[in-house]
Amino acid sequence: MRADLAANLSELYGSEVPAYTTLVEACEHVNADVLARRGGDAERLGSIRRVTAERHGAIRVGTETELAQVARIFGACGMYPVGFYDLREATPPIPVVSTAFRPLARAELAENPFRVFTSVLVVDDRRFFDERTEARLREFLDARTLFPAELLELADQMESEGDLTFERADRFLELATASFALSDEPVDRAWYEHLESISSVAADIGGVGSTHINHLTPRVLDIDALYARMGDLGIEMIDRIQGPPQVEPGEGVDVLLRQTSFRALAEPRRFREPDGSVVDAHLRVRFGEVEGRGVALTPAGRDLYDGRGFRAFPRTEEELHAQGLAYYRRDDQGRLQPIVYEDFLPKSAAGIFASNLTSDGTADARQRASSRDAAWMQDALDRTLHDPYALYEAERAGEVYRFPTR
Ligand code: OOG
Ligand code: NI
Repeated sequence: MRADLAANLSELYGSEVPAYTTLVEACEHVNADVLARRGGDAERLGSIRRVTAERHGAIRVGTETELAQVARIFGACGMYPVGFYDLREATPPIPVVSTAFRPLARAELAENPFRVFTSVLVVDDRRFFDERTEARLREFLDARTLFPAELLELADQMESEGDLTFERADRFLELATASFALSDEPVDRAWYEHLESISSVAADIGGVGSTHINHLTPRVLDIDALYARMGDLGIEMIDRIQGPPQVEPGEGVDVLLRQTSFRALAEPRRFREPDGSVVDAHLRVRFGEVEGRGVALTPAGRDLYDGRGFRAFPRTEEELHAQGLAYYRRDDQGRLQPIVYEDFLPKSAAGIFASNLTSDGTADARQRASSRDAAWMQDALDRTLHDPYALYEAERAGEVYRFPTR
């Protein structure tokens, strides 16, 4: 189900954003080169089968109710919420908090690692929205339906009753994919522009009546080579690769996550003017992104990375392991096997958001922040929010991760 959903969404996004197809092809090219160059070593952080199919998506919703519905849809595909990210702390601040839906078990990740970074708008944060805007946002968001009841019922039947037939699966996939397509419903220009003056992301969420894939990201084995290749193909990338710096094989170890993107493209959208007329226009909201993944860091490794940066890191896997900075397992021959980082980086996410905003928006730091944390997220999701470190720790220890119940 998860592999099919990822493939369907990939086909949909490719039809909507043709540059995405160029990006996927460039990734396949680079991955084939790396495989030819490095042989079996190229697959230490995931088989070529896994990496070729690997995608992450990003979606944005407006309310706790919508978030809980998303959790049911992804739950039916074996994707569970992991981690809490507060993008309001980013520069510039973005009025959302986020989690990522993904498979938990190594075998499931190996089968298909599809993950979706999911953000929910914080409508009651006064640094962004005044009282009147909050009220209008709530009214607008409460009146819309992102996911048809039939889709949610199918999701529940498949997840909790394990009741999956080909017919149900096909219908589920059809409805789920359609829910994430860009709608051609006219957008209320005055309302959209009001939100956009505060935050482009708020406008993308609360200014339109439906949700959509914001971007879909393939994984590449050499992101520096990919970056150069996209430039050669005439696709303008953002000015840098987010995350740790480049390492040459033998001169250091790839850790965490490296990402880069191409700028949002102008897509045709229809607007409804204040006088009721509908006009064709363009919006630049959706973009293309690519990622390279390295070994997962322990909390100590992460503190070192966040505090002193990558330069402070030892250069070999043996040292990373011995100093307890990164997660490794030993295979039957006693060799170290890296545990790949399966999550996101708030700083890079912020960089990706920021590089694709039309403006920094307006946030007034003197106003009241509203409280959002992992506990809030778990309540909103109405299911367990998993701690990424608990998952990596269980895998290192060779234990079966015990799914915490609430
Ligand atoms: C999500 C941005 C974060 C990533 O890869 O870090 C993200 C968004 O733009 O909605 O996707
Ligand atoms: Ni992304």
